[in-house]
Amino acid sequence: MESPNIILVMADDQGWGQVGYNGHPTLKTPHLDAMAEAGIRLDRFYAAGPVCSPTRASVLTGRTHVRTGVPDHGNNLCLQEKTLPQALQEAGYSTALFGKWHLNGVRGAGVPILEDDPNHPGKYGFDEWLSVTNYFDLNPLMSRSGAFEEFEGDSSNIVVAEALKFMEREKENPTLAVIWYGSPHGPQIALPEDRAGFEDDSLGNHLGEIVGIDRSIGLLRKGLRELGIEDNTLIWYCSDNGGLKTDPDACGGLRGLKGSLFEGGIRVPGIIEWPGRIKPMVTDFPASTMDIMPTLVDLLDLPKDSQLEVRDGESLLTLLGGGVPQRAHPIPFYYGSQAALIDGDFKLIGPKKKGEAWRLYNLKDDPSEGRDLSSELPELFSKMRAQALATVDSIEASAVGEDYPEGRIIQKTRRAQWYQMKEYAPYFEMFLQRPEYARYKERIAKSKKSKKAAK
Ligand SMILES: [Ca+2]
Repeated sequence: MESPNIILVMADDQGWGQVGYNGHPTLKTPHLDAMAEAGIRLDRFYAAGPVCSPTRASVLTGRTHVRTGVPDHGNNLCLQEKTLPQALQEAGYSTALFGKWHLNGVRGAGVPILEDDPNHPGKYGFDEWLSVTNYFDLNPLMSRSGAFEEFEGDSSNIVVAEALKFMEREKENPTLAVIWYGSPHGPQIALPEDRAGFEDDSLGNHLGEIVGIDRSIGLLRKGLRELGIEDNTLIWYCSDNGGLKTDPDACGGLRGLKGSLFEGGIRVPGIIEWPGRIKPMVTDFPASTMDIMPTLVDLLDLPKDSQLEVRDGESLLTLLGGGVPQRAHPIPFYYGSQAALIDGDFKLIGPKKKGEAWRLYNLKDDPSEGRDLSSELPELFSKMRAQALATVDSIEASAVGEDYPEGRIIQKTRRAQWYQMKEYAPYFEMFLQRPEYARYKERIAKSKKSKKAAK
């Protein structure tokens, strides 16, 4: 098999209901709908975390995020992890990231990543990167492997155009292009033509950003055809967490929002397209962002030690071949004070502490998680609760570094706001000239004052 190009695309805060094919009442996504029709449409695809950085960490490692040093948004991915881009580099791939990073431990509105950032994307296996620390919007200021570069236009278009240029430039090699959009995360400022047709302003800007994503998906698919590489390119599309309350239809009637382990917080649109290899299919097989790396390791027959133990994701190669795989283990979730396990149609959800109330739902009969079956199905409930508690223990052992050869975490964890970091101080004045950072004026002034006082 000729090694396929791989494109991993992720929206930022697009809920499960925010695609045309899941029946959104006003939003139209013709390009995502076409992609879903041409590929495998995963109707039960899960983000590993209910917020940003956690899910990103799971994509790059195939593990639950808490194991990797990323319990929450804004934490840095532990440098001792083994990543997907590193494994693909070893296999001869050219690798690049376009868009949001948010795995370097820097919080606040996205700023260009610095060349000497100890956790820039290059440290995790990306040959090149055009990126920002966090969310970004229209006319962004980005960092090309450390050099600042200004762009004009919709941010989703920009990152797709850059990914296509990279694939064209690197056409002698198989490529991994990771495209992580800044949309439809706040600030929500859509192009006028994208928000036209929505009556409400804030909803129009929010949904308009998804219209922008959808257009860029059209550009991506067209670009691959023009390069003549569409048959040998696998695109895996998803969102990093569930929907926001800005849009009452964001989660398509599922319970909960971004930040929750109920379905609305973690179930997201999921599509795999690979015209030369996979046949169209709609499936409710439960899969997650943790499965991306194991699937690709399996597909490309990469060395088994490309991935760190303990693993959470599983290979979906059978699914790519049109079959229905069996999961060896339930899908684990762990965020904040909540933990959950998904095993086929059943989901156990509860607080992580022993002795407190866990609940059991049948997602097939009760997709909005309203009817607790713990007393009706006591055996299944006890079995899943024991599994959940054992998983929590295992995740907590990983979180202190037990999976690494060193048995501990070497680099001090970072979770900082850029306006409090001395590395960014030389850029504060320049940032304040730009509309996307205007709201940081007071915070920058305050942090300067406290630094002076400390001297
Ligand atoms: Ca997000």
